[in-house]
Amino acid sequence: MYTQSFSVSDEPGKALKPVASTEPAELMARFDARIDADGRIEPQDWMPEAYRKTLVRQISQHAHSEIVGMLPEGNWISRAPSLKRKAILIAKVQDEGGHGLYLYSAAETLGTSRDQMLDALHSGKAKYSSIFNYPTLNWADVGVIGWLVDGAAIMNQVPLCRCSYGPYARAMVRVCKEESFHQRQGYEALLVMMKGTDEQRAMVQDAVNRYWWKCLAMFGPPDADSPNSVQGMRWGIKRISNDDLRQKFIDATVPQAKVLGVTLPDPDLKWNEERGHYDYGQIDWDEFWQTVNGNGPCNKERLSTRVKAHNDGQWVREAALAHARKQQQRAMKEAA
Ligand code: FAQ
Repeated sequence: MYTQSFSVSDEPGKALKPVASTEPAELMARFDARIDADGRIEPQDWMPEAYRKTLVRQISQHAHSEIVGMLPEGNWISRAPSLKRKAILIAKVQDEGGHGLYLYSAAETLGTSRDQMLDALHSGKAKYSSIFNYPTLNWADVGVIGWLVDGAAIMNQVPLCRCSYGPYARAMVRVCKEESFHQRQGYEALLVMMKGTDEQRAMVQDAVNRYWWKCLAMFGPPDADSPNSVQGMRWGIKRISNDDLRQKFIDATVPQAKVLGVTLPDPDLKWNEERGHYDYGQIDWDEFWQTVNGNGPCNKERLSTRVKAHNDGQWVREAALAHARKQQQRAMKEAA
């Protein structure tokens, strides 16, 4: 349904002029030239401080989203309706944990530490994707998260495979392949339910009704209210704007909803011949900001679960470090 070959401009932000900077002119000119040539910036390369900070912000938020994103679906592992669905769900949730680890590692190459990033998450200072602050009320929610949440994540992340920062771009290639599997398994689980009983079909429709608008908000505020977009596009971090990705997601999803046999809960959703896109209704941005700022239905629960998991895992980290120290000492003794 979504592919790695998603068409992305070869010339990120070329139309945008370099932003005025107080960084050393010669280094800045070399950096701008590399960005203009669609080259990659690697950890050992000089980069402006603002570029580094933007990447730490975006990559760490992304990593936090992956690991907090394990929680709504993780809640259903013990209640999956069959062994097959349980095995798929365990694999999926594990994949999300792996994505968090690649992303934390990519952010660490920018000089920030895992502890700093986790402190920011646990103290409520760091953001993570709004979508994971909503509850998963029935089994169909798990399918809808695969179909729509992973679907939206892929739409946003395929262009990031060509992000100007090498470690982030490379991490995204594998993440997107795994997210494609997640999206398909969710859609397939829903197709099976739609062929089942009236009650199962009603569960799917209920889940779609609750998740549709929240998924559209995942792409971030409208371009006009997105403070980070212009600079992110100029630097080739973001390749496609929030609104354009949202539109691509809607255009791709409407036909899938038809095949599935569900109604997307938007009376304004209509094909616009002139634009060649679907028109859609108003997203509730007040509700989005409430959730982003910590007041969504599950924010407190998600954070306290994460903090508890981190504290409970302290002994594992200590044991791993002690083992590594022992191995190092043994290797040094053997070498002596
Ligand atoms: N939720 O100026 P912009 C997944 C914040 S992974 C919360 O437009 P930007 C996998 C934004 O941070 C999903 N906050 O910002 C999975 C900024 O705040 P700041 C996560 C949001 O960075 C599936 C402020 O609003 N994906 O789902 C959201 O240019 C299933 C202004 O916004 C990524 O993180 C939001 N939805 O664009 C796991 C992808 N939207 O930092 C488990 C990488 C915006 O200035 C199960 N990230 N904000 O204080 C990105 O592409 C970008 O960071 C955007 C935001 C597009 C999210």
